[in-house]
Amino acid sequence: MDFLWNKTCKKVIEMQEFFEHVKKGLSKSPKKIASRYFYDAKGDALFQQIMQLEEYYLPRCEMQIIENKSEQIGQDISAVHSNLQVVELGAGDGTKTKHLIKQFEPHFDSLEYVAMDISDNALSINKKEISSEAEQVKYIGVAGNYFDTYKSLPSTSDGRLVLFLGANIGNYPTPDAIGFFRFIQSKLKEEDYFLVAFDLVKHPRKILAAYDDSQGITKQFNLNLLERMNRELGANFNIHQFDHFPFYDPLTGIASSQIVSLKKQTVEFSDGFSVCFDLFEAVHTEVSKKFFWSDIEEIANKSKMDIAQTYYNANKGYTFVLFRPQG
Ligand code: AVI
Repeated sequence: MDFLWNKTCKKVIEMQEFFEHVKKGLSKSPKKIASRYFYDAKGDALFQQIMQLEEYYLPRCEMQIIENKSEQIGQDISAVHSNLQVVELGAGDGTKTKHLIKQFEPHFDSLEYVAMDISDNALSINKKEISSEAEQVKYIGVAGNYFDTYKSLPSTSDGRLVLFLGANIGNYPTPDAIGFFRFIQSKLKEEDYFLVAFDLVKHPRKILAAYDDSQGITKQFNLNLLERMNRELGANFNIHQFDHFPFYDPLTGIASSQIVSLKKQTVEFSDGFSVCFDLFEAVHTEVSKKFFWSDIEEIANKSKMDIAQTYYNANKGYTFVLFRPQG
């Protein structure tokens, strides 16, 4: 009963926060809604489909590094620590990380894996995946926003490796990425590590195709934001009167997604809030930054981190960078 009540309260608070965000974002010029709101149940399912797309190359690059470099990463870290706590931020369902953890296992006397994710559902799959692959690893799942949950992470006398994979860092505008790195840096001990996956700049057409796939799954993913507002906030968006418009700027390395209104129209929400769209007015919904090396160095410098090691996929378009706090 308590569990159900807590779950319902959590859902109501999340919906209130979503509504506040939407009201603020759609009253701005230009209009803007943050990409974290893509991920309701339908958005999660569409993202899983995106991950299978030929054009969306990122998961294959990440898997190449996990398969071919985890051994090396484990070895590099075990030169400093024999007992390790691995904390994964935005851990997801663990289907990729289980391979990394499995290859780490022989290198440490003891290994603990702490999975942090906003989704209870993802965490329950994560636990099964990791436990089936690495039985000796002590498993802890923590549900919640990792800015909050990380603050309450129990301290450990073991070495700590924080993982932030999936190129998720690309969804932060650069000042926020620096702020996020500073936050992690402030929580790390001198001998701890932070391993981050970066999608590097590459041919602009390849990047654009990854966010404008031929089957239109990314379009559905983006427009699901409007459907979510209809479902949760009682809005009356007609999604056929909006289009998905991604573009990539090779000067900045930023792939950016927009939702464009195909007519002048007014959309109403159940509480009386309404918003007018001009013909071809756009709502900004996502940044997916592709990194130059200088960007990574800038983030490291500004957050007082050193780059300890780098691991690449086969075509060197994707990298895991191992950071340590500056002494
Ligand atoms: C989660 N994130 C790294 C994805 C990306 O590539 O920015 C989200 C995504 N958006 C559209 N396609 C995939």
